[in-house]
Amino acid sequence: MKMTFRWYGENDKVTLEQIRQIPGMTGIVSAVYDVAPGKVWSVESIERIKRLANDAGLDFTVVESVPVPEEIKLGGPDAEELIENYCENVRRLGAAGVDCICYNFMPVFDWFRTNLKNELPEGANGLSYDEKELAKLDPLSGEFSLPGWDESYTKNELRILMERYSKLGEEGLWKNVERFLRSVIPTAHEAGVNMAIHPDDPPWGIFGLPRIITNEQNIERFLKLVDMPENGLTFCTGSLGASPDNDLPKMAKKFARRIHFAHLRNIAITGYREFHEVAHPTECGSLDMFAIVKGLVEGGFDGYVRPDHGRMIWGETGKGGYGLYDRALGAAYLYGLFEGIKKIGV
Ligand code: DNO
Repeated sequence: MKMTFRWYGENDKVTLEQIRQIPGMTGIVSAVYDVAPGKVWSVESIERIKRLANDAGLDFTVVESVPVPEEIKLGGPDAEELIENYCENVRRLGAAGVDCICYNFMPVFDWFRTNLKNELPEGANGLSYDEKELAKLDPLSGEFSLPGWDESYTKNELRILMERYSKLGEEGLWKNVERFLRSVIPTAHEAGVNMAIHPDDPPWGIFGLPRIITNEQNIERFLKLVDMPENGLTFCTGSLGASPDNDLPKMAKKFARRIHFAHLRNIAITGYREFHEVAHPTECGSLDMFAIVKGLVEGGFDGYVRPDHGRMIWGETGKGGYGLYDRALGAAYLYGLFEGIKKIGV
């Protein structure tokens, strides 16, 4: 297990020096943020992140994310060329020493929450999701702004995009992800890179858009599309765990060798499709973090780990879910879980 921390680049309020001081921390997870999805990242930009990280005593071997452009997911006329650009990014990152790339195949919206400042009893705040609130939102109104949301679309572009996805449906999306994997995975194999798809967050369709990386059965189907070790997962417990039907300790153990990256965090499920994010430890939420880490260790997991969304505590303000303090506490807690479970043996 290698403990890492997400860093949003030079504009991130959290500094590399701070990250370095978190016990057990080996590296950062980052990306080139000023290039549109579908474009090739410059070698200089990649090397710059690496140099900044290395100068601060940290590795840069995990990228989150190389975004997949909508036209690839939709199988549009430019898909072939865009897939080739994607492969070029994989090659360039591999050449720079990156060996794990996180990405997702969620249509239009990346991760989604209905509240970014949910007040928690301990005086902190965090992110939350409530399907009843979602029902009141109209993505075409142009009136909301959320993380993961590409705000560059005009209302009309967004309407067309949503219509195309509704025609495509889930099976169409499966077809397009397979086409993507058939080019990208062999390239990743040659470049020495593991690809790690991030599950859909939340793990069900929103606004009528199809979503497929949602449960054990679908993950199994996904891994078989191209059955090579480089075709792997980001095991995000907060995403998959939002559905009580997902047995996370079982899935952790079953998929362990294909899990290249684990996002480990807890959530509290409070109703049907209603949950909020909490501190990482088991007793703070609905997920058994001990059993999940035990499942990973038992299954032979040997990938990267990062704490995931934290609460805002101790007066910190900043990017929702990505402050320093609570994620640092999460990292220390997770580190302890791994150490304990490994030493006692499974
Ligand atoms: C949210 C993140 C996601 C993730 C992407 C991966 O906090 O986990 O935005 O980075 O879905 O492509």
